[in-house]
Amino acid sequence: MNGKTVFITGASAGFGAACARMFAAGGNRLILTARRIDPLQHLQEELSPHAEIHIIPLDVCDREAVQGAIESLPERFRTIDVLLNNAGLALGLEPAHQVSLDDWDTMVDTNIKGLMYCTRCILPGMVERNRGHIINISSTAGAWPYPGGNVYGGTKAFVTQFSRNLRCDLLGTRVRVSCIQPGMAETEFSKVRFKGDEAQAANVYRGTEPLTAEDIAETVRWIVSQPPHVNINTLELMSIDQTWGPFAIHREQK
Ligand code: NDP
Ligand code: 8X3
Repeated sequence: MNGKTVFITGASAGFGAACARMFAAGGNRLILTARRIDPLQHLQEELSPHAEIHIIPLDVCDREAVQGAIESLPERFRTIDVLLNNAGLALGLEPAHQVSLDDWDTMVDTNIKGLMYCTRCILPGMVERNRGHIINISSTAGAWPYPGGNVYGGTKAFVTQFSRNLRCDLLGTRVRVSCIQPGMAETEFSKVRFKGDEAQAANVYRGTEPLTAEDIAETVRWIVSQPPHVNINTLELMSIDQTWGPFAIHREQK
């Protein structure tokens, strides 16, 4: 796996930054995008000795900005081989009847619509060249319900099913689509979910050995490294310290 042009959304932190390091070490050419430019610039400085890096400040919710960014890529970065649809977030853990509707909007706009925009803009080139790989970051939350997962889990279920439906549309091409469903991983994710409350965020991982961003990067590396005729459809992974719970049952107190 080298010499590929890789477009990563949400490269300023967590899984996206770890994947950028992994792809750079493999000798690939990277387009790194996120809203925050400072971390992207630091990553560019860190990785430039090993790989060609192009950074773009980009909010994936902004459809025109996504289109514009992709249309105005420098010539050397135009032939995208791998799209890592990673940008995303959870906001809040309140039950559905108490949650902020703005938070629901933001999750839908980012996790669903942002991923749609990037896919729709980059996919035609892949189909035309008859090669490419889209890797979508879903979540265990898209497969398994939990209290407070309401819209976040719904957006990730969209990502999983959208990935499968893309495969149907792409049958007969050599464009691959893979979907990764990680469980609890320690990144900035919980800090974002709990709006900067570091103690609440740290509590999520307390006493456990969660997945790391590097574990996800290694999973992405493995998926991309498969022979071209092998398509990894869906891959779910969890920390050894996480598993499913029993059904919850409400009982009247008599
Ligand atoms: P982080 O919060 O560490 O990173 C999220 C990244 O997404 C940041 O780079 C952030 O960049 C970017 N991002 C958020 N909103 C936007 C936006 N509107 N436009 C562009 N970029 C955006 O979290 P993770 O690395 O953990 O999360 C990455 C993905 O993995 C997400 O889709 C998340 O849902 C998913 N996931 C996370 C798990 C976990 O437990 N950590 C488990 C399963 C899935 P910036 O703020 O600079 O825009
Ligand atoms: C992130 C994992 O369990 O916090 O997608 O929803 S979880």
